[in-house]
Amino acid sequence: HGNLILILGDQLTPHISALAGADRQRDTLVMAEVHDEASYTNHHRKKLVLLFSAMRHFARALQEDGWQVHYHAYDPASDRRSLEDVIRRQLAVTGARRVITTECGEWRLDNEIRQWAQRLDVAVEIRLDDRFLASKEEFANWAKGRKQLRMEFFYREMRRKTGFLMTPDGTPEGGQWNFDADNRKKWTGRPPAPAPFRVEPDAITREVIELVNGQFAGHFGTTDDFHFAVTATDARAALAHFIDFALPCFGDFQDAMSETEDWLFHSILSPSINCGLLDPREVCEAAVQAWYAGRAPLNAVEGFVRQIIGWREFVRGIYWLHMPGYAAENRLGYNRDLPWFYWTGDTRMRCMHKAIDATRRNAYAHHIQRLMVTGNFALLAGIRPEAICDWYLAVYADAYDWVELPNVLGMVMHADGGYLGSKPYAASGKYIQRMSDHCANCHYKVSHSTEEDACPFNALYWHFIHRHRKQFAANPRMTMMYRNWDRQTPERRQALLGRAEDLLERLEQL
Ligand code: FAD
Ligand code: DLZ
Repeated sequence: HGNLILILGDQLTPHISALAGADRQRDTLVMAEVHDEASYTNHHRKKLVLLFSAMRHFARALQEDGWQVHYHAYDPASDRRSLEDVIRRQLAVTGARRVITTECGEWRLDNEIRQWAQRLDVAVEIRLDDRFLASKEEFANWAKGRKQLRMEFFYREMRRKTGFLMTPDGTPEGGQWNFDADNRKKWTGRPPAPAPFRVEPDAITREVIELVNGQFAGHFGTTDDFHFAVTATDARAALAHFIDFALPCFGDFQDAMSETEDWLFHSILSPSINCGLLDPREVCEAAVQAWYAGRAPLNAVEGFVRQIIGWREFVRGIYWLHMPGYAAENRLGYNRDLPWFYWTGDTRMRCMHKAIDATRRNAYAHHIQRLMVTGNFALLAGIRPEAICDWYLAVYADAYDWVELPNVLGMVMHADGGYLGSKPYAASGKYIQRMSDHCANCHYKVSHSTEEDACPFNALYWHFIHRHRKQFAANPRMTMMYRNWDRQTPERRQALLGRAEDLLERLEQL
């Protein structure tokens, strides 16, 4: 008998390790759209369309390449509701005695798969996912003995390891590791932002859109205007589009937000990278080549490469180092419910409305919206980490537990005690005003703090600073904030705290 080779929905990579040494004649590849994976969170409908359509295209390409593929298409009436059900059936059908797969990205499912040997009485071989630059073991070795982990130092290791933007004598190109100081410009419409790369849905995608709208009608978001790449070929075209049109300005406007442009100069490649259509090394290589060819400046290319070989690998390392305990962390002791407007966008706070509405339409919001708008608000309002994590896991096409959880629980909510980030990303309305044109169109006044029409971020920010004095006053990166707070008159401080308490009482109405 041949083996069963399981390929998960985010393993759509021809060189995935599970396929190494496989036999086209004897082995059966298994891919399955199943209820349990499609329903463990309120996945955005565009995320479901992306995964199901990309899986179907990938299975077809494998078949055309001579592989035997058992493809379980989503069927609400099927008695196979989980990947385990599908594997159990295929073991019986084929008589296979061994299941081979590549390690799964989410602790939840990884934990289940590791029980299959016993539960299904079969040999289960789990191979390393070599699409990541650093293995779990390599990251654990790097982290060993360090009290606090800093992305910047890990990133330098990855630069040395890959040779990206390194001179032959081992120094960073441009004489600096990091050019972030150049990357904080507000965008005022010039140069115009490029239209995002679009693929019109083909027959497979159109069928999946119908399926998702029929079977997942209660799920968040809309399938309208679905235009993500669903094949490796399309994803490569999207990469080329980004390099040509957006990368040159990626650095300058990385932190900008806009009333009119959803995508600005971002790559929108995370949905493709995370499900395996694009290899992260290939993406970085293309960006680096653009710099050598003089087609993009170093601050843009370095910043972009850092997000992928630095942040992306760093958060994955932390996830596997600390799961499953990490998911339960709540060091700031937060327990407020997520306001309902996170699901509707129905709030008078313009920046929140814009970020949530884009999320609903696109299954996408760029980094600074996730971090400094919807994330910042959840931090200031003291939302229960589990609730805000589940929201982020559901609403973005690129969301998987391994990357979402450290970003939300660690970076945004500071619920891990500052293990991932050295200082909380808390900010008042002033920051949002500096980086966007939202405030001019807002119901609330960003220049007011205590009045009825004052921007809620302002008083909530000072409330946050005040309520966490014990945790943060000794942090050198926060000293200035405490000095500013202490400089205010007692009356002013009372008024700010009073206003914040009032806002916290009626979050749903903001
Ligand atoms: P670009 O701005 O073009 O960046 C290029 C690439 O760098 C991205 O495609 C991505 O692969 C990588 N990258 C950038 N920042 C990060 C980061 N902090 N962590 C990991 N990779 C990064 N990213 C996800 O892929 N999935 C998530 O579920 C996710 N959840 C997030 C939640 C919060 C609260 C925050 C603050 C960030 C989250 N990110 C997540 C990181 C980042 O916001 C997205 O990767 C990015 O917005 C994707 O859009 P893009 O491809 O246009 O990115
Ligand atoms: C996210 C997702 C969804 C929505 N559906 C499926 C599916 O039907 N079949 C599948 O194999 N994978 C799916 N996935 C991805 C997994 O839930 C999981 O997030 C990743 O495999 C983790 O590595």
